[in-house]
Amino acid sequence: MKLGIIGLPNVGKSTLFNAITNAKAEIANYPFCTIEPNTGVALVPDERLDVLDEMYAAKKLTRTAIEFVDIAGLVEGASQGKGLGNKFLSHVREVDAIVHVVRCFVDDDIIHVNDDVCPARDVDTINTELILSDLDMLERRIEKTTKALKADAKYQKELDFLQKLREFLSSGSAARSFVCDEEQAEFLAASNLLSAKPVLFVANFSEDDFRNGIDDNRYFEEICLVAEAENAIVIPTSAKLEEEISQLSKEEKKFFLEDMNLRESGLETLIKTSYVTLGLISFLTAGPQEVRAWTIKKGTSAQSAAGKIHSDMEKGFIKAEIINYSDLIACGGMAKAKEKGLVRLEGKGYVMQDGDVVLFRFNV
Ligand SMILES: Nc1nc2c(ncn2[C@@H]2O[C@H](COP(=O)(O)OP(=O)(O)O)[C@@H](O)[C@H]2O)c(=O)[nH]1
Ligand SMILES: [Mg+2]
Repeated sequence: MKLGIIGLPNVGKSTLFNAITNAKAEIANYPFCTIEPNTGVALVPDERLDVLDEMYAAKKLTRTAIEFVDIAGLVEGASQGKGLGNKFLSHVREVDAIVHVVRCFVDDDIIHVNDDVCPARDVDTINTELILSDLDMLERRIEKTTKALKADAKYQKELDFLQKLREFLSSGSAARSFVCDEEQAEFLAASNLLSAKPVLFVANFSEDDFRNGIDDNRYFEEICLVAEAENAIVIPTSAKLEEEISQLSKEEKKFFLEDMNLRESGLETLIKTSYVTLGLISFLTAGPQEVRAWTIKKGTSAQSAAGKIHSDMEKGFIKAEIINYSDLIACGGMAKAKEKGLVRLEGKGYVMQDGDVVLFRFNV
């Protein structure tokens, strides 16, 4: 699972990426600094693991992770090959979801490709390029499907869908907002259109604005309106501040966040929200050897979930012993939970829930 960080040049993408992954993407006040995409791995924060770790006095704690790709800035005309146009777009095509960074900080020393700070216009610039690129692709697909239809009538539905979608995109809307029936949803999923990918917005504020609170900030209001229209979430942050926080020790960080009246850093919120945007959940395994989180797609069955741990567990699946984390904690431990009959035996078709603490029974 990969998230691509996109946005105009100089909006703070690489700064955010560095904060997320603590990696060293090149940062400079230069629009095309990040030419090759940088990929980094971020651990998914999950306090439940820390609690379980303590409960079991486990030898090892293993978090789960997601991948972030720092994609170089898109510019107007990218779909026509401007800037590093097509290259950028092909990087976007490879990710599962998009983190769209929008500049909400004013700094005359840092070039803004569109001259001034204006979140709505900037988002529109990027969206337009994604949509234009999608329209190009749709055009080619419509041509192909029209030919295929001559040989086989089964392509009629697909062609109708593609034409409807073309009309929709031509009006400036992103494919993700297209209202689909089940069959159309399958066509759409297979299309791999850029504007169909799930998106979340990161509003990047100056350190001062962020510290002082951005509730009345006009840029924040502006980006929230844009996001609302796309049914997307906005995460306010200050990439620069996050980068500083990411270099602190655990204790320093806690102190720092308390000082700012924050429960967690914007980054932690971002990683967690990204996880949800990707449609991912975690199940947990816990014992004295290891406490661990495992990533699965929402809707995964117990048997497939077992396969995440080991293919033998999936093949030889018998039952899953499951208790949800919150029930386990409410009971104060596994022994009490069993006594109360709260540990359930579930079969292979059980749909896993976020926070399920699981022990798989299997045959080899
Ligand atoms: N004043 C200010 N500068 C920032 C902020 N975030 C990033 N920058 C600066 O903007 C420039 C471009 O940042 P970078 O992360 O490389 O942008 P990218 O082109 O989107 O990857 C760098 O000089 C950063 O230090 C911010 O929140 N406030
Ligand atoms: Mg960059």
